[in-house]
Amino acid sequence: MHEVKLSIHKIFVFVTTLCLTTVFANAANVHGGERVHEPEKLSNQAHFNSHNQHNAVYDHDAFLGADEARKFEHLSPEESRKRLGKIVDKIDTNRDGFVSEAELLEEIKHHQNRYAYKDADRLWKAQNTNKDSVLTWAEYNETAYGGQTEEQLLKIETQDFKKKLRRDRHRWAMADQDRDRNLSYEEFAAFLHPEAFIHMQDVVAEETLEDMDDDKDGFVSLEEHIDDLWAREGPNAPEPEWVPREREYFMVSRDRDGDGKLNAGELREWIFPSNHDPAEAEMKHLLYEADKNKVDGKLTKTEIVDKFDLFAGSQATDFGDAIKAHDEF
Ligand SMILES: [Ca+2]
Ligand SMILES: [Ca+2]
Ligand SMILES: [Ca+2]
Ligand SMILES: [Ca+2]
Repeated sequence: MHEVKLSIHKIFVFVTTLCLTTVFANAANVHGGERVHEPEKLSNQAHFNSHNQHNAVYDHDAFLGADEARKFEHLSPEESRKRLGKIVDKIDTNRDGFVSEAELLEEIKHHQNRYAYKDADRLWKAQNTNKDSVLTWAEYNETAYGGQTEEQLLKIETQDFKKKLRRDRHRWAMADQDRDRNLSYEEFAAFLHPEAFIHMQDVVAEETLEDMDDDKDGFVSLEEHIDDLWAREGPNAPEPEWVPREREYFMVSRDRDGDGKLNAGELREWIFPSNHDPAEAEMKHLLYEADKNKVDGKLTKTEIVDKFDLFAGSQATDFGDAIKAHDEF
């Protein structure tokens, strides 16, 4: 099974030097290290510099992905427009001649979560053996479980195996959004990397809870939480300075209903702390900048190609700016 990549190692919590009051005000300041999933960045560069100057490279990376964006920087404006037009045709998935908010967001999210799609590409090719548009459980079973029958699978008693099989099945069901029992390519990416997809966050929270819940009562107690963050070296080992703060933080902030333990919902709030999604903000930014009539909430191909320097660079527009921006950011 493909474990959530961030849930494997126990690591020390990051401790800020801020006073507790400030820490309590901001859940992102103290957290359980690699259990916590922040949204992926859209670009290695900042969107605005410290003087509030706009950096177009950020938009190009967000809209095209960094690799494609770099290629545009070597194109003439004419070539850049032409290539951009072709990309717009692909983004317009329902072929109505407009790029809607949803289509634009999907494109940006695709680049944002490129690490997940890279994995999906590789494994899709290997596992979708009949090369059609869906992965069946039988196809997945071939590589994941050596094509064993249901009866054979049920006979394997080891706890690790049972856990892997149960998790795989649950993830499969949750990723299968159209409920046809098979996984499309998109659904498969969510199966492999649930942490990158909002509709899979509950699955990640449930799996994390199971990993942390030593006494198997369905909750994460304060001590289970501390044990997960700190490997105690013997019963009399002195607590690091951050541990009492972490206990207090658990009680004041993480345990929202005050019952002294975390349920899956409270755990989800902790491991997905950010209610700001850079992809959503970028979609609105691009739409605002390019949507001339500002009413219909969608873009025509002409609106995008006319504003090609917003969506993609070219030699003439911002190759020079990109170098300058690189120095500034
Ligand atoms: Ca197939
Ligand atoms: Ca499906
Ligand atoms: Ca427990
Ligand atoms: Ca609680």
